[in-house]
Amino acid sequence: MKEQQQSLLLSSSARFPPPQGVRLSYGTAGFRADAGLLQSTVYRVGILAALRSLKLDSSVIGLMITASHNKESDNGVKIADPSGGMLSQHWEPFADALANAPSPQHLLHLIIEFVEKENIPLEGARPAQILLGRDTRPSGESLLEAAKQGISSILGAVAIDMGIVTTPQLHWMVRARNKGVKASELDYFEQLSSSFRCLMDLIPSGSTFNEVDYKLVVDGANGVGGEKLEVLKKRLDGLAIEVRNSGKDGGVLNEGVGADYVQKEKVVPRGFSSQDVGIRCASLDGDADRLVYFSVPSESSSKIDLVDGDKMLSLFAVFIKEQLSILNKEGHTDVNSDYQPRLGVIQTAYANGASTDYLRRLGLEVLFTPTGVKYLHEKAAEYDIGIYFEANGHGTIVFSESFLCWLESRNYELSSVVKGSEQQKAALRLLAVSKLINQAVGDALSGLLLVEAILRHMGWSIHRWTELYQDLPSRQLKVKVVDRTAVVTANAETVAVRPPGIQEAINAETAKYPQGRSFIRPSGTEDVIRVYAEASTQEAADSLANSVAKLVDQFLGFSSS
Ligand code: 16G
Ligand code: MG
Repeated sequence: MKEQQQSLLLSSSARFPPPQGVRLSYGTAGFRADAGLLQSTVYRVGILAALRSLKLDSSVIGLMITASHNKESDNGVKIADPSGGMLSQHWEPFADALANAPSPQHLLHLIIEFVEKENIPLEGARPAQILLGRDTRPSGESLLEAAKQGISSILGAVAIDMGIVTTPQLHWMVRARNKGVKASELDYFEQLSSSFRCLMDLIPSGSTFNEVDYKLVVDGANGVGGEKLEVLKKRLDGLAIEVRNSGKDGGVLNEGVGADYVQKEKVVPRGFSSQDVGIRCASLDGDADRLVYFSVPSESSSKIDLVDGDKMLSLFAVFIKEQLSILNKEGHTDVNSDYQPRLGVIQTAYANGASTDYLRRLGLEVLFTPTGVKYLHEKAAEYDIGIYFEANGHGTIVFSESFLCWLESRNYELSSVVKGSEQQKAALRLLAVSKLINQAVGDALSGLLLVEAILRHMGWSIHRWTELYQDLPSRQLKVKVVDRTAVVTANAETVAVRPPGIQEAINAETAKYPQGRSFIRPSGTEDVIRVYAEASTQEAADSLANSVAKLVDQFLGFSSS
């Protein structure tokens, strides 16, 4: 590394000393902490983003400043790789080491070592390009400045500020830029609204929809998603969206609002009340990469009927499967129709057992990965059509390039032989879904439009959708322990292989409950062990979760040490 580059790194990093006594970790989805602790981390992630771009032939890399559903005073930072997906796991240890380097000299040493090991071309031979985005958190502005400083401490690196955007918008823009297609926010809105229109135009004429079902009320979590939906909805015909908690009416980000709150607490968010009984409602999280639906069943309580990620997955799977079977119907044309696309469905252990049974009964291949989008997305990408969702509402549909090519040519053939046939419409619908749904990462806005188009296509109310299957009662708890890394899991987090004996004890408890299922895992975002239990009644699920939490405390809690 040349002298000039070394002294640039030393002088700029001296302006961003790391916080004392805190160890930061890249975690499941980037660094997250109290915003006041993050200046140095974000500056260093800026350096990492520039190096990543140089390593990958100057591809565009994304850097997003957000702490998603966490409280407003927190913030965070994560990297999007050139595909629009998450940072390669292979670089996470370097991210951890960078964030925790105690001094400018240590930092420089780490960078020199890494640059050599990875063979990264420095000294401005090629430019590095980084797209920057942030959510609505007040701390975002100064953290963005820190990111810019980090980026400009690598010679020849250029930062392009996209302003306040949702996390999925930034991932989408990174992906689009690297594909060489239009990548502005306007292009994003244009792609979503035109593919939505296309799906709406292809709705079968007999499909019926009640007056009340035309309306959708969305809780924007007082974050960036509500703001963007206000813009997007102006481009949509045939759908009346009312946005509440858009952040303009004085509400606080994620406080008593948002997808995480609604999914975990199962009560109405602020701004919703008994007056909304029967109306289709949805909730976004703070950076709009999660979405859940709900309805208020009765005027007398604040409880909701939750429609979670599992049910969105089921809705998407039913629709895609139906379109594939129409497309592959024997008949009209057999040119190029022998391709059997592989459809896969990916869940985590948090998926309600009833959803997995339902999907398997549909004849679908259901696979499990550990928690965290990076694992689900990677697995989904092994299929021609991979549909993945976490129960918490993060998910999307991933289409393989080869399947999309085949679909384009199939559509072309069908349009010349049997234009306007059901088969051709099925091809067009699948193509529209591939454009509407964000291929880079789960996206509450694009997911919401796909749900709306499919419900309209099926003629289903939110109640009809809820009744696809009945969720098994479940309970989630968290337990503080001395050291959460003492729990090691296997089989997509369903089995605890360490500490020795704990899984046998969990099995013995679980066996006492009809339809009982329970697992434990260390959280990737909080210093706790999470406990999940489900069983045939709510009382049984609660009791199983409590017993397993006690086991965790016995094996690992403060009283055991
Ligand atoms: C992060 C993950 C989310 C996961 C959650 C689990 C991404 C983009 N986000 O928010 O998918 O469900 O962590 O948190 O990957 P936990 O490990 O604390 O339970
Ligand atoms: Mg989020």
